[in-house]
Amino acid sequence: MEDVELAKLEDLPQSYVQDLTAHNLVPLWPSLRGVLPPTKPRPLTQATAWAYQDIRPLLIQAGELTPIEKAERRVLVLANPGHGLQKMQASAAIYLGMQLLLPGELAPPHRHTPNAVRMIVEGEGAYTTVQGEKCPMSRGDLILTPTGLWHEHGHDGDQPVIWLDVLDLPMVYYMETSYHVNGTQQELTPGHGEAQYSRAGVIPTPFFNRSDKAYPILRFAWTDVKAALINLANDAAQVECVQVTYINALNGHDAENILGYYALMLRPGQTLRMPARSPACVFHVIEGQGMELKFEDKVFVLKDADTACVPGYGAVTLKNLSAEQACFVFMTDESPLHRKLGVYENWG
Ligand code: GTQ
Repeated sequence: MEDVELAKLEDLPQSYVQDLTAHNLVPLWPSLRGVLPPTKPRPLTQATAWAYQDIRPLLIQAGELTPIEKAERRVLVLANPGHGLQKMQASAAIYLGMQLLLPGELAPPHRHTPNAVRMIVEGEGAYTTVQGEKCPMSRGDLILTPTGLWHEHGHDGDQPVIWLDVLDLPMVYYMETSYHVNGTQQELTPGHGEAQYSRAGVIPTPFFNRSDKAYPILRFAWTDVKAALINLANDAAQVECVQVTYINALNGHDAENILGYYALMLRPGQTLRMPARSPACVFHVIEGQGMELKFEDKVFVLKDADTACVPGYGAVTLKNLSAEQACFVFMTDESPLHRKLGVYENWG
């Protein structure tokens, strides 16, 4: 059945509307179709791409303009114009930023309620210390800073280091639960989760030596993740979507509570159609000769270190533009959040 057109605010006497306002009351019917649109949501999130070659010089300039002491985190935010740039959102729940750390700089210790991860884009010698564990940064590594864990970034190398920050900040801020606490420089504690949980099929035995940390692995080395993708592609030739999920090795759940993190390998020349699902999704090229991303009537070509964001409820088609080399892509989406809230949908 077609929706009937509902009465507008202007259809009511002005004095009546003023009386409502005076009592903090609002009539639903003029806004009903806005908050419950017919057949599918109307996302503010627009399919948007950011080229690394545009971001990099501006980020290096930020390094000259603003000292780390005056920035704490020297970040240019990848803002979706559909939400308004000042909202600093890539999607309803996803925040993206490119962060620059120069040799010798320290981004001071703090912890906060939003969950974060860092996907390293460029440079060697920097590290994030997360709750006492020093996590070195190299291209393609994923470092977790889950909710509430102390973290600081340092740099012992001699070239700029740049990484992509992904946070669930828009969601946590919307819930009025976002805040931070500053700390003092962390004491390093022995042990590396990625070493203790280095094989997917075997983990430290409970009660004897299993870590009591809620987040056992804080750093996923790109060399390991890439090897897992190549093994999957070789062993499962019939598998179309060569994708792995970053998980919590203790319980098999997503690595963090709100956003999901994945790595995808497109075989040489492969075209992959991804189903229309409710969560918005982010794509970031780790390694390859270029990838085409199609979303509805938009087409983007993403090169190394480029990033794109698409809203939910639409199909995405990815195409590896190289016939000789694989293309490796880091992805983030809102699936864990949608599943927990019970609004997750896959429309195929
Ligand atoms: O590195 O801790 O892009 O706290 C935004 C907020 C990075 C960080 C961001 C943060 C950080």
